[in-house]
Amino acid sequence: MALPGHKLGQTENLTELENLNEETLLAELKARYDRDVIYTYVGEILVAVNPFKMIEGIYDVSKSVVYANMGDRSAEPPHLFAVADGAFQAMVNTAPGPTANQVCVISGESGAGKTESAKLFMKHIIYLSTKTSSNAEGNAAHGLEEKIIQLNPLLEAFGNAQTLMNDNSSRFGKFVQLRFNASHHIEGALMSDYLLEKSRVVNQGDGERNFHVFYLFFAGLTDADRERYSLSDPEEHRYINGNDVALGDISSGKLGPMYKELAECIRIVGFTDQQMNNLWALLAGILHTGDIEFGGDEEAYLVSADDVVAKCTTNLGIVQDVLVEALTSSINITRGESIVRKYKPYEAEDARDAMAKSLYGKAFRWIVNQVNKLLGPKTKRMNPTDKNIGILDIFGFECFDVNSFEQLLINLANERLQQFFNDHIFKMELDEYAKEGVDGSKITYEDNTALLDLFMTRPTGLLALCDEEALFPKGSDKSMVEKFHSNLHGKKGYEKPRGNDPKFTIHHYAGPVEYQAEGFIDKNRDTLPIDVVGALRLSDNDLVRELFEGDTEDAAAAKKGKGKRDAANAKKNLRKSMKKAAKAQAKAKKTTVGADFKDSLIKLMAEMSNASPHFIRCIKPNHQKAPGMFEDEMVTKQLRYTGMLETTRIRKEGYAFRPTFGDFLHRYKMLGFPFSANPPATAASCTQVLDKAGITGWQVGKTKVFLRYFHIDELNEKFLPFPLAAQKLTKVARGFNA
Ligand code: AOV
Ligand code: MG
Repeated sequence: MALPGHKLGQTENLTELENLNEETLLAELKARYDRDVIYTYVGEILVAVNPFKMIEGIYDVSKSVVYANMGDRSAEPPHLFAVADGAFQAMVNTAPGPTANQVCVISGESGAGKTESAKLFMKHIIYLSTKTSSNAEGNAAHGLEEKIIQLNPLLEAFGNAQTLMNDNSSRFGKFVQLRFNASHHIEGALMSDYLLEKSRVVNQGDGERNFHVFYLFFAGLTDADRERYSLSDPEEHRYINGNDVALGDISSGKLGPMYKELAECIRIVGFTDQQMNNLWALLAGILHTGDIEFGGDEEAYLVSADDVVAKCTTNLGIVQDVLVEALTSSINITRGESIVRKYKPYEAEDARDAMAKSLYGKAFRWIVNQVNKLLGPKTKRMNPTDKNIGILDIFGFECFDVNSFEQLLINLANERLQQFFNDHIFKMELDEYAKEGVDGSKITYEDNTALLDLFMTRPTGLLALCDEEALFPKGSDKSMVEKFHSNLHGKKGYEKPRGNDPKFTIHHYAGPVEYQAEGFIDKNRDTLPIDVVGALRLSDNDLVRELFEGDTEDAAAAKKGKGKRDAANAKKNLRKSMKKAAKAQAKAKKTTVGADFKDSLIKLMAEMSNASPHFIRCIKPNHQKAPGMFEDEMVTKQLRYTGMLETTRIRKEGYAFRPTFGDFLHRYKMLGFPFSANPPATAASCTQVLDKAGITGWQVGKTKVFLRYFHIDELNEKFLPFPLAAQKLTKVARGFNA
C-alpha cells in the first residue's frame, strides 16, 4: 500500500519504504529502471540493474568529481561511485588494521553486470587515489595506475568468452587487491584467480565461443605471423571453427582494432616482446594440437598428415615423434623396465585435449603471476602502515541443463559468499541492537551453514568424498555417487534422485541444482599423462618449458636429438624427462582441483574477513541481453536469492523503523501529550506516547525507538481522526532510518 503522496521510483533507499515486501521492492526498481535509473540502495547494499546500454553521462568525469569525498552518501543519487567513495574514505579515515581495509563484494548471475561494476569500482578508486596524489610520489605512481587499468582488457582477452548468457562472460574468478601506503597512494595491485574454465579451450557449447584471445590473435595476424606460426585460415582449426559468427567477426576485420588494443595493453602492463612471442606460439600450438586426429579400433594411430603434427610441435618447441608417442601410448617404467601400453583412440583424444587444456591453464596462471610481478607491491607482505581495497568479481551462481564438477565448485563459492553476506548483514543488525541495549534474541534468519557443511565436512562431505574417490586408483564416478548417497542422504539440502543414474541434487540458497556426476573424478584429478609432461618439459620454447618445470640442460640435450631427427635418441630423452617429471610429481603434495579450490576459497574468505565489506548486488533484468526490458519474474527470483528479500525479512522480523527519540516525538507526540505540550526527547516521553497509543511489542533503546514494521500502520491508524496530520505521513515514513 502506497502512502498518499508517495511517488513510485523516487525512493533512493528502499528500506525507507514503509511497506517493504517483494512487490514493492520490484515496483520501485522497475519504475526507476524505466527512467534509466539503475542504482538503488537497500540499506547499505547497492542494487544495480543491468541497463544493457550505455546511459549518457553516468560515468563521466563530472560524476567522478561529484562522488568524491561525499561525506553523506544520501546527498547524491545512488551510484556505484558513491560506494567506491564510501570505501575509499572509510579506508583513509581509519587507522591501519582490519577495519581500514575494504572489500567490495559483487554478486549476481551470469550477465548481471559484475565485471562491469568491478571495473567501474576500480576506476573510481584509482581516480580518488590520484586525486590525493598531487605530490611527487603521486606522480611517480601514475604509470602504475595506468597499468592497473590496462589489466582488465588483458585478463578479459584470456579469461572471458562469449556464452549464451553473456557476450563477455568471465570464465574465471578474480580477486584484486589494491595496496595503499600511509599517504594513501597506490603501491601496487595483487590478484588471485580462481578456477579457469579450461575445458572451453577444446570444447564449446552450441552458440558459444572459445576464449576471446584466439579470435583476436587471428584477427591481428600479419602475413609474416601466419607463416611464422604456420597458421592459415581460422576455419581449419577445430578448436575455434565451431562458431560461424565468430569466424565472420574475424574475416570482417571487426576484431582487428581490438587486437591492436590488446597488444598495446600487454605492452603497457609490461610484458616483453620475447615473452609475448612465446605466448603467441603457445596459442598457435594449442590450435594445431586440436587438429591432430587419431583413428583405429583398439589401438590408436595417427590419422593426420605428418605436417599437421609438425605445425603443432614446431610452435610448442618439441619433437614430433616424441609427441605422437606420448599421445598414443603410456610407458610404465618400473625397475628399469619399460612397459608400453597402447591407447585406445578415445584415450589418445583425451590425452591430446588434456594437453591443450593444460597448456592454456598454465599459460593463464603464468600471466596472472607475471602481472603480480609487474604490478604487485614491492613487498608481498603488508607493512604495518599499509591498507588495502579488494574487489571480488567471481562467476555467478550457475544452473544449466547439465551441471558438472565446475558448477559444483562455482555454486559452492557462491554459497560461501552468501554466508559471508548473511553473517555481515545479520551481524550489523544485532550490533545495532546491542549498542542500543535492545533485545535481539528473537531475530533468526535462514542461514546456509548446514549446506556448506554438506560440502566442507571431513571426511564425509561432498568435496572430501570426491577426493577420496579421485585419489583411489580404481575410483569411479558411480561409486563416488554411491558414497554421496550413503553419507549424505537424509541431510538437509541433499537429495538422492530416483533411479540409478549417477546424479544428485543440492538445494542451494538460490535454488535446486541437479548435478551429473559423470566426469567428476577426471575433472577433479585433472592429470596430464606423465608422457606428455615429459615431452613438454623438453620444449625449446622458454615459456612452455617453464610452465612444465623443465630445465634448459635437458631441453638442450633433447634439441641435439631433434637436430639429428633421430627417433631413438629422442625417445631416450623422453624417458629421461618422464622419469624426472614422475619424480617431481611424487614429491609434490598430491592434490585435487576440489581441494585446491577449497583452499583458495578459505584463503579468500580470510582475506575478506580482514576488511570492511561493501556489497553490490547485480540484477539481470532479461535473458535477451536487451535494453529496456524488465521481466518481473526474473528480477523477483534474483531479489529473492540474492538475499534482498531476506534482508527485508530480517528487517520485518526485527525492528524496521528506528527513529531517534526527537524524531519520534516530533511526529507522534500528539498521541500521548496535549497538543501544545513540548515533552523532552527521552525514553520516558516516547514510552508515554506508545503506551497511550496502545501499541505493544516495541522496544526503547538508548537513543532510538525500535518499532516493528506494522507499528507504523498502527500508529497511523490512531491518526485517522486527524486528517491533516495523516497527509504528512509520507514524510514520516521517509524520515525514519535516514
Ligand atoms: P557478469 O560479469 O555479471 O557476468 P558483465 O559485467 O560481463 O556480467 O556484463 C554483461 C554485459 O552487460 C556487459 O558486457 C555490458 O554489455 C552490459 N552491462 C553491464 N553493466 C553495465 C552498465 N553499468 N552499463 C552498461 N552496460 C552494462 V559472468 O562474468 O557471465 O557471471 O560469468
Ligand atoms: Mg563477469
